[in-house]
Amino acid sequence: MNDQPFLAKPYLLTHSLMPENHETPISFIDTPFVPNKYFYRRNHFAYPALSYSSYWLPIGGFVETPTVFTLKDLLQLPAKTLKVALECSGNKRDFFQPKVFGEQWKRGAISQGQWKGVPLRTLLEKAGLKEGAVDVVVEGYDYGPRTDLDKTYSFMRSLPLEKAMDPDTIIAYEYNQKPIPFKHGYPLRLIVPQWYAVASVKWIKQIQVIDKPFKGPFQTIDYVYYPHKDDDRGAFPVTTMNVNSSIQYPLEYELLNTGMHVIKGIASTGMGTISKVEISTDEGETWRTAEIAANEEFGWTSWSYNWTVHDKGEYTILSRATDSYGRTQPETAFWNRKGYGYNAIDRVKVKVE
Ligand SMILES: Nc1nc2c(c(=O)[nH]1)N[C@H]1C(S)=C(S)[C@@H](COP(=O)(O)O)O[C@H]1N2
Ligand SMILES: [Mo]
Repeated sequence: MNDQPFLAKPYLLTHSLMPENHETPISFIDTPFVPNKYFYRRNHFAYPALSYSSYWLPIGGFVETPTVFTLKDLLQLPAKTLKVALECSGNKRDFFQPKVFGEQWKRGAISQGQWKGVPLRTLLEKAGLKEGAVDVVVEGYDYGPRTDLDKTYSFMRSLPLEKAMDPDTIIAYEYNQKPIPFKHGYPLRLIVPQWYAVASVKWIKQIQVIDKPFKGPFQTIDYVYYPHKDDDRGAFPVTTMNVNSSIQYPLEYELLNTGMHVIKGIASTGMGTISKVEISTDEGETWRTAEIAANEEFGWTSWSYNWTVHDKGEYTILSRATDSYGRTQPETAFWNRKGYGYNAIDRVKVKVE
């Protein structure tokens, strides 16, 4: 994999090449089905080497009948197609104050498209869950060292039984009507709607059902909210996505003419749907409602607002989304040591001249 750097895409914003971590400038995304070339990439390890010809998916552990599925088996089972937004829990980490360590993502560690696959539930039912099953552990083919522990780890995450059995949690084999692109998990990827994308394990190697909560480092060390800088009091795991919105137009520090401008963006949530998006151009003195496109169950909602500006000067444009559970973006994001779940009201500064 030494040639990885040469595969970097010039239109993605690169944070690191080994492993490959890129985001997409949020203004590039103007379709609900984001093409592969604009799909952010978030990896903990080098890309895995897979042998596609002998690919099979074993399900074992706390089940009645340990079962191995071939790709062909999976393709023959009833499939589900879902439009799902995947947001990295580190999205917007760059905006935390005080700053936190980790990839300094701006707004672009988010993407969405159409995923087709078989509900994980179908496979678990075929293998037969044993009474007392607690967690379903999904392992990817990628592995490597960690900076904080001296062993080598695979990328592995578990879902509690309830989320694993949710009929919308799928083992996907298609993205936007094509086989999943290699860097996004080919041939099989778990897709967990409504949870931060860390749960959506790429390059699935095997699935194990266990009778106690899984303690792997990607859910007990990382992907945990630590409210305090110097100790672990009050820690809790990263799961459901927060309500959030991002301004796509205008760009930060853009120069604009006087007249009418269509402020555009996206909003998303891990609970229910987006019920409103409000815009302010006077530092939150007054808020006006943006037009929102059809409500999305698992995808993001596009919104727009016609802004007529006569007076020259500097303006800050704010966007604030609220979901159907009544959750609203806060003025200040909940600070946590590893910088997850940033969702403060979005702000973009412009100058009208
Ligand atoms: N096998 C595997 N799955 C993974 C990861 C990984 O490093 N390895 N990263 C997770 C994280 S943190 C995110 S945000 C998404 C990124 O998916 P993408 O690279 O397709 O955008 O995949 C998740 N699934
Ligand atoms: Mo992530």
